[in-house]
Amino acid sequence: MKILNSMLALGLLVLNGSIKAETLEAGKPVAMVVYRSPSCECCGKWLEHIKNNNFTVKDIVTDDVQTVKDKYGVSAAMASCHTAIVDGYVIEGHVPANDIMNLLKTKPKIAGIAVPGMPKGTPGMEMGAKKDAYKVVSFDKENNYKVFNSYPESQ
Ligand SMILES: [Cu+2]
Repeated sequence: MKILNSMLALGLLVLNGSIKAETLEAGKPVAMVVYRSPSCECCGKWLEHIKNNNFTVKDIVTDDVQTVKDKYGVSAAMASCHTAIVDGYVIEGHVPANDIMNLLKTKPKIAGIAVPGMPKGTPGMEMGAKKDAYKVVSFDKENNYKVFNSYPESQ
């Protein structure tokens, strides 16, 4: 049992930050798993944005996204439509691809980043030129929140 436990611990240690900097610099595609509901249109549009920015997506369609959010520690304050996992990090909602790349490059000790709700003008939520001001928020397992990036409003 002891051996199994330490193997599990090792496995968890390499989960976060297992993508090497060289992989990112070489522009190789980054693997991501996305959980979304079949009826979610904006989720599909965000997927297109992600795929166009050098991510390969394992697309998991489920009627029960709440169970996924509970499993990965996405609180109600962070929640949006889809939940994605990349390199051990949780990506919640319409997070722009460049913020995810910055996350993978800087590898902070957090659980993930989120764009809570569904602000207009985020990738996949385009509605003409109008964009809401919105923030990308980082969160940890104790639900401490920090601003990871912010975007201004535009008309
Ligand atoms: Cu959405």
